[in-house]
Amino acid sequence: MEVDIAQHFDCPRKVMRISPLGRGHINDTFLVAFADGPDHVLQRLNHFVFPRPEWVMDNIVRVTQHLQNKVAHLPDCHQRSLRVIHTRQGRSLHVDDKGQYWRMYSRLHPMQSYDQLQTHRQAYFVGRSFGEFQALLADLPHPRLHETIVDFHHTPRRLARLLHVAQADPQRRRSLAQRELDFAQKRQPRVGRLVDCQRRGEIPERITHNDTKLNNLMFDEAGNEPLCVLDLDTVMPGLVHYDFGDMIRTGCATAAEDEEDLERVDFDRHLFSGICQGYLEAGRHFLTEREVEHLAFSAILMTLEVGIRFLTDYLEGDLYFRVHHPEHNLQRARSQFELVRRLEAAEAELHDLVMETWNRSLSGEMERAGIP
Ligand code: GN1
Ligand code: MG
Repeated sequence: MEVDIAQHFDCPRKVMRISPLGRGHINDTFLVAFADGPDHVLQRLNHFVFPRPEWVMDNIVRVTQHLQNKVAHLPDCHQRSLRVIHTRQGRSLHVDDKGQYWRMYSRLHPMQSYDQLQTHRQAYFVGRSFGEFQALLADLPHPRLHETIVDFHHTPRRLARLLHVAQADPQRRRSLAQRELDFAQKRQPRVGRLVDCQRRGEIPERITHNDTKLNNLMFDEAGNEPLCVLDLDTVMPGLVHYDFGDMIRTGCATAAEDEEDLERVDFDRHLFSGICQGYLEAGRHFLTEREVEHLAFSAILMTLEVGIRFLTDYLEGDLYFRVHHPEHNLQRARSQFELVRRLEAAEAELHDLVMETWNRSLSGEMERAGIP
């Protein structure tokens, strides 16, 4: 089936092999090997998650072209940005006869990503890469990018939706998740902090990635140097906190997102400080003090938010995230809420660390010291 789909794109013609690729929870990704040319990546977009696939691709075409122009002077520029392959009719999407949406990228050559970081240096690069990504997109010409998922990081609305679904309890799973529901509800007074600051004009809208999961950053084959940011489906207007928070959630965690043994769930302060250094080093030319003041909090908020989303999906019957067993979304929510607990316990300390790093970056001390 995917073989026929591949033929619609402007790529080599003789498909040799198609194999599943990647670990994402949303789209279906395949590596396509051709007999008569280089490999390509074929993806089926999740139409339930992205109600307007053409908006997703409009954004991605603009963003990737902008990024390609910015890195064109680098010798390895082809490795540093995704490249959209259009259909033979010149479109960025192919719609098959079942109404499913497909797109193709050229394959980036051999690289690796991490599910867990080991060193402070890697953490520094993660922070710096996503910070540079925001900086590179800051001058994307108008018009404003489409909101591919409306209110994607509007945490108060995410929580309201959880409570609504819990009330209706369509799958009769609520009794199994009561403790987690209480955990989320107790945090209601805090979930509006970022959107309220934005509404009051204290922090600005920017172009952000919005899904800065650690494995969306590709490193070179040896795993030393970061090269390319992937998964651009949610690049759209947002707050820098959405990116920073999710980087901490996934980049500093000591256990997997769905870890069952909650004793193992924690975050690593050393990695936190690495991400923070890299991010503020890249961001010191554009971030405002007001934005920086909320960065430590954003790690808590983004972790709480994704836990709320997993829990909602569990109660709704696993419609959104791909699951590997019936309790998977509940298990993910539990693990994320445990991480929230750990981050909350260290909030003041993390805030001090962010502010101290910010002051060091402003003074030029970090730049003089170079890559840690
Ligand atoms: C999804 O596609 P993937 O796996 O990178 C989700 C993110 C969540 C993440 C949790 C469009 O990301 O928002 O943080 O799962 N993407 C979308 O692992 O909802
Ligand atoms: Mg994604």
